[in-house]
Amino acid sequence: MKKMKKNILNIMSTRLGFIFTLIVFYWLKTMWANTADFDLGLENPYQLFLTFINPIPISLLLIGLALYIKNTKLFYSLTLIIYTLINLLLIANAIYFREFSDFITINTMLATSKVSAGLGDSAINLLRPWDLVYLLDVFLLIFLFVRKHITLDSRPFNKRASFAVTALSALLFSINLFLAEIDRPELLSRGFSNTYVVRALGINAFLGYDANQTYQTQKVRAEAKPEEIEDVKAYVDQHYATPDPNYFGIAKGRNVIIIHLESFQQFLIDYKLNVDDKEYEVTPFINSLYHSNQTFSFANFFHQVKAGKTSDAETLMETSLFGLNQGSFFVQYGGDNTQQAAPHILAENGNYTSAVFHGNIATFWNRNNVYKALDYDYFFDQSYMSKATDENSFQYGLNDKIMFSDSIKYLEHMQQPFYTKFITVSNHYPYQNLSGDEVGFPLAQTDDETINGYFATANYLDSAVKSFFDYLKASGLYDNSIILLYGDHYGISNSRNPSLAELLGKDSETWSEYDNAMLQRVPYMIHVPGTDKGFISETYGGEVDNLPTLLHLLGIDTKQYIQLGQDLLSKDNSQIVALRTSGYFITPHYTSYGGRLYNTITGEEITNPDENTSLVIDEIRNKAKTQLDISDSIQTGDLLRFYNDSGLTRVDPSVISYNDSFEILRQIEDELGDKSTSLYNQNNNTSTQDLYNAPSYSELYPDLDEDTENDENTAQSNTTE
Ligand code: GP9
Ligand code: MN
Repeated sequence: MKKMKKNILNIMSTRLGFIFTLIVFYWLKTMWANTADFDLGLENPYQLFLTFINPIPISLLLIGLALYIKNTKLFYSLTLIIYTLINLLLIANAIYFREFSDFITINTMLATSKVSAGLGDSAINLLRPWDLVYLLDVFLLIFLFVRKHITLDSRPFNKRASFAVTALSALLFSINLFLAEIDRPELLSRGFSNTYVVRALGINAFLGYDANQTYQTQKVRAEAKPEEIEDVKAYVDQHYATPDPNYFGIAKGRNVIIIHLESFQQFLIDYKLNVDDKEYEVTPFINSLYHSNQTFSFANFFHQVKAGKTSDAETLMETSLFGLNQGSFFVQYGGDNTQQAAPHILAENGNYTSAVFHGNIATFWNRNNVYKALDYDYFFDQSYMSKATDENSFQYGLNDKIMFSDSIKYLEHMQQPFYTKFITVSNHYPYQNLSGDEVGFPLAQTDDETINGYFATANYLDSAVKSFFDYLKASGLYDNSIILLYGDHYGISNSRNPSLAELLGKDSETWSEYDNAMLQRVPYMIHVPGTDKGFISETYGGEVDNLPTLLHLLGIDTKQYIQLGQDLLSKDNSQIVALRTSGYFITPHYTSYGGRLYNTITGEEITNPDENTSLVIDEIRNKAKTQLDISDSIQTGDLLRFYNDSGLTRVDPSVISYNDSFEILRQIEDELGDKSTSLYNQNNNTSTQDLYNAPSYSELYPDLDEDTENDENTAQSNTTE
């Protein structure tokens, strides 16, 4: 035993041994931080394994740099400086996480005043007694050196050996990156969430990754000139579609409730799945809304996103600007750019209170930062809802019925009018996550599991939406609200579409880019209780058109705002839908998709357009391209910071905090007293929670015959992907 101790101390007294010792300390402290402070949302043992290995490569690389130094004192000083820096980063992150549930980025470092403002009274409050663990290594090292248990090694490392250490760390990092990509393809290119990157690669690599991202975006932003907003304004003025007085203001002053239908495609509307010669209507409730004369429904509404998926759909819907051609706008710019989003416009034109409800972690898609920049007052993420278990959730968050149910506690305390968004997730790829009583809706019978499960999860979403509507009606919120529903993007990707063909009455052999293009339709419905003006509009439009359409219904003219979409209820709509890939567009007559051109009505390919047609198509192509180019210039140049004619004040994200939201809601009710307009106060200070009932599939269809229930052909539970 004694000998072993001596051996260890001898090793620690060599240069390499000393460095390994520090790496072991650092590793232990990272493990402590992962357990005590960070919530990495680990979903499986593989991710846990990644967190075990990821502190090593970069710390070896960085501390190992000191090996190139010959001078003894200099070597030890540099080693300790680098060691101290990575430790400070670790500890600062641990403390920061307690308040923000997120990791420190370059921007947070640059805007320290913003951070300290966000920290509230004092950062000292965030310290915990067990933070001493983070200093144990310091005490130990001092002790070992002072008592001369370890001594300085004066033998320099040769260049070759030092290089070997650097090369080894690079190799280890590559392996780490490779393993991380297996767990989450496109981890860095799509940048889903800071948590995901830290979980896979560690905080040092995360900071490097973030530094690179920040550098790229800052460069373009710094070069943007104030005059550029003039071109944008000229485009917006000329593109503006005048509202139809028949609809303008018909929902003035009402609450706005937005239901984000995850991965929901238009073809599901009215679709009946045929299994064993029986027909099953997939989304009966949403279908009834679609056909109601209280709903403005759109038959030709397209999603306009690329890799930013949900997050870019949110950008399009709430700012009337596009996401990015690469990656996600939320992740790269959304937290920092000046924006004029729906919650902000409504706060300043009608005194709306705003909130997002979502059963996933707050950092996903950088929402915790972006929502502040959009001026959302509250963000109720998973941490405000039921604890996620294998039964009630999957990797993207809580099941929709739970999410709606858990939202009511907060919704009922919000001051009216409110603008709220409910982001569902259950109908998300891989469409296999239903369990228990929710299993029962038949699976489709194609050779593709993903397609087979899609109808069952869509059916679950439909009944979740119905339950929520039932609640709205029972609680009385329904009558003074409007409910907007939209599908964010496709659920079945183009590569799978040939397997879907038969279910749509088509032939997989002749499946074309035209068919792919038509499947990019998603639902867009604005349900206005009490009106009879609703109808199914054939107007062609996309997500970018939502904001002006919605604001005009609420009686807010959008003329002075920088919005690139057009009111879809206006008579002078241009009906050119630019998809996010430049050169892809859809109009009532022409469809350009996958490098081919089609007649939108007949689906026939146009291979040799005559001169006249060519001219028309070029003009459309240019218009679509201009819309995207203008959007890109605004987003990458942060041009709205130069725009002063909107009449809006600037959002100050640093004064918004998403901690203690429930207490804040209650406090506002107390302060307002009789003037409070919350549902809870209107309901004689009693909760409306009991009015929400979400029967499961088997409760809704108790007489499902035994065969179907036990059949292989029903949605199975599978929460692992
Ligand atoms: C997760 C959810 C999914 O929070 O919004 O995003 P997506 O994968 O569809 O972009
Ligand atoms: Mn999505």
